[in-house]
Amino acid sequence: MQRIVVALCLSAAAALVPNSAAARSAASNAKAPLKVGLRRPKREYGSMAGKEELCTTLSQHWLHASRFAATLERVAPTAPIFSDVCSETGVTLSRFMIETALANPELSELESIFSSIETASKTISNLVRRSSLTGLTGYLDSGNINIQGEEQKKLDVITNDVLKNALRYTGRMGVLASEEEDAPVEVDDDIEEKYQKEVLVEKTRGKYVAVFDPLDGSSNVDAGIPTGTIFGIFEDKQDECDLTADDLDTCLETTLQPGNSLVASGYVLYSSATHLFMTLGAGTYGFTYDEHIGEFVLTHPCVEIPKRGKIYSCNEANRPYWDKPLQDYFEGLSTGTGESKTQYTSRYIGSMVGDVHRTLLYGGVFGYPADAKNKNGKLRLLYEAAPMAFLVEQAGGAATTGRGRIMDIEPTNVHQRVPCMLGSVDDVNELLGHYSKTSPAEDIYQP
Ligand code: AFP
Repeated sequence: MQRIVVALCLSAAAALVPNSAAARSAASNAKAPLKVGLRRPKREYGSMAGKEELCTTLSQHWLHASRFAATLERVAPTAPIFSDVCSETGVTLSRFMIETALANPELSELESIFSSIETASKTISNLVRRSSLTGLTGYLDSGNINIQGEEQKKLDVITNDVLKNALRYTGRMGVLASEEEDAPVEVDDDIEEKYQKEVLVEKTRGKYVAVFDPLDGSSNVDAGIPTGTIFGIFEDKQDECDLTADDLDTCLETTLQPGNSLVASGYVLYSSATHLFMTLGAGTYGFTYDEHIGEFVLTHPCVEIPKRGKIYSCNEANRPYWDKPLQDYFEGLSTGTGESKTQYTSRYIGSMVGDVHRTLLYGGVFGYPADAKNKNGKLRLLYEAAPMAFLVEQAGGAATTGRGRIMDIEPTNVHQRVPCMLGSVDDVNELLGHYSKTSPAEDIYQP
């Protein structure tokens, strides 16, 4: 037991090596790779021995190279081994973020943002679990309709406030856009005085901008079906924007960044357990909430989605309205006449976080494609499709509209929808193969 725990800790330490800034620099050469001093896990550590190999098989991202580059460039001090802490508690999310910030000081602001997301998640988890007891089921009495034209559930509104306030009081967030808000949320004017004064002293606004869906799948929540929170964090590219004045559009623009600019993303799944899966741009890491100690503990270091799965997940009631490549693709999966010659099984929760979580762990394909009624699909690019695409890609999977990578789409609208198919690389490639046989002009989705 001791050996496994230590190995877990080491694995977590290794996880801290790369980060999104470095990932983006690898892609754009905009910044030099980060120097970090972390010890590589040794192979002889118990049942986690295979984990290092597992991580390094994620060849399509730069995790492997970066890790070894980091080892070569190693600088003192090396990361702690955590032997005291981990023997009792495992690696907690807070510890993970502290070490990340120590190793990568330019990411230090993320630590408090994650701390706020963590706190909000615990609160939301509690609210969801107890909603039948506390009268928080059902719709708002006022019959509020959100910006999407959807009736708002009590929990939609409350969870929005919980997350919004938690992020706002980090003192580090510039603009917040969520599914339940029809405008970015203004950060409290007094924030510099009340919180983090010294951190914000040289700034008029925070360094990051967050997008989130506080309670995705909320239409399911009263039936005890899994729901989740999705979040994405970008760097705030604007120096100035006054939310109280006429340049609201300018403020909005700062949230309009493609997935490939994400610094971090993640989801929290409220189900039989509460899981927080996240990426900082170098692998996907999963934490599980341990209610006994009140902490998220690293349970899924270096998540790797299987290259091919046996499950497809989508709203099949829309099948008659899909375009032909998609119909052919699903026909192949459901009859076992597709590339893998395996008959897939169908699983669909109708809560993206739950469906993505299963897809990450078991493989296969999940999506909400375009159909004749919803020509852009249903999922929102900014706070559903892009953050999930980032996570899935970082776990070795892929995410596409059928024609192009979700991560590359430049949003033009905060609440823009996009067809989204994601999951195992071979499954997604098979889908792309079907689309490549037809002209984009024939697609239902016309970006
Ligand atoms: P709600 O948040 O309104 O329940 O919508 C959930 C969701 O955005 C996403 O989580 C699901 O994948 C998708 O909608 C399900 O949509 P259908 O009910 O049309 O299948």
